Amino acid sequence: MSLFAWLREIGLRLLSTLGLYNKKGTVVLLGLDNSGKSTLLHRLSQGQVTALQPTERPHIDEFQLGGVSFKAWDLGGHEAVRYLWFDFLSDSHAIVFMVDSADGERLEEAHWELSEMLSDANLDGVPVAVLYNKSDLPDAWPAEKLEGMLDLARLEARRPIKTFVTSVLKGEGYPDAFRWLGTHL
Ligand SMILES: Nc1nc2c(ncn2[C@@H]2O[C@H](COP(=O)(O)OP(=O)(O)O)[C@@H](O)[C@H]2O)c(=O)[nH]1
Ligand SMILES: [Mg+2]
Repeated sequence: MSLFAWLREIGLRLLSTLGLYNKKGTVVLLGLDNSGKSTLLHRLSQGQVTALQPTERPHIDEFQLGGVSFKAWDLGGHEAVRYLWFDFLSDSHAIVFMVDSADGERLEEAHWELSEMLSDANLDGVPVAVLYNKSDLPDAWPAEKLEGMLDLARLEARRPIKTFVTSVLKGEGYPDAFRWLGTHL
């Protein structure tokens, strides 16, 4: 098998694993910085996890797999560039919102960013997978507690929304989230 055919084979296998084979659309990964977005994108694009340097902000991580493009964007702290991500979101078909479930101190900020974003009527109907990431850490909050903190029940009326406990580090949980999003693409 040529290198190209081999890479294509790997890409197709990954797409099927994620339930995104033959799907088209843009999946946007959002969340506060340090929640694991770049690590997840890197894992999807390279099939492995490496320690990453914090990126300059604003910064867009992006890659394409079959008919699906993935883009990541850090929310929070940058009021001045807010208009940029509203623009950025306008062509998204699915949203992955990542939360560092071990960072209790920033949950309120994560909640604020999530509600603020989803108050935009342009995003009505766009499916949102909320990833409770870093579940491998001993001080990760349990899902029920995070659920209440993020007030997800209130956001459910205007879109399909579902939560997933994940550890990008261990490779757990996120394939389910993509499979679920794939059913809406
Ligand atoms: N323990 C643990 N650490 C993670 C996990 N996912 C990401 N990290 C670490 O969290 C830090 C921030 O990740 P990064 O992907 O840069 O977050 P981003 O700012 O949202 O892009 C990095 O040191 C990652 O190695 C996870 O599931 N478990
Ligand atoms: Mg990043």
